[in-house]
Amino acid sequence: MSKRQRPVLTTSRPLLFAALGAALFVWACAPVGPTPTAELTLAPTPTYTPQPSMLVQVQIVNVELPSITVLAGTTVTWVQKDATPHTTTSGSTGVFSGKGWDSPPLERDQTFSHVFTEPGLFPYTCRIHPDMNATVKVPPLDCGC
Ligand SMILES: [Cu+2]
Repeated sequence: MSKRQRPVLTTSRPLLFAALGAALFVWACAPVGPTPTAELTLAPTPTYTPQPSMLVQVQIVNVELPSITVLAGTTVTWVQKDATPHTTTSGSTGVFSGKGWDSPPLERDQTFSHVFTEPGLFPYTCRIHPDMNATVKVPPLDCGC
């Protein structure tokens, strides 16, 4: 049994590497994937419209109630910061109007909230101190103010 001889490689090594390098170069430079047929269109940039805060926090300090203007739908939270108790009560000169809101006496750091759903002018007072009077103004939606 004769051993079959392997063919002798006659190509020189530098030539072999040059051919291999050329093949790799052609392969690497070949276009990959389909050629784009349509231009890329970007989605429109979304616009951001700031929304007014629907939560407003005010403080009762120095035996004064703050007068404020808020949009309809705003929740107003009073934070009582005085040493002496106060109420926030719809009405005037220490008298509850009979409608709206009427907090219990608030000690320091206690809070009370009320939602203003309708436009209007809402005077309010403190039942403990009739001289404490202020107003919450809720302008109509179409006033542009
Ligand atoms: Cu008071």
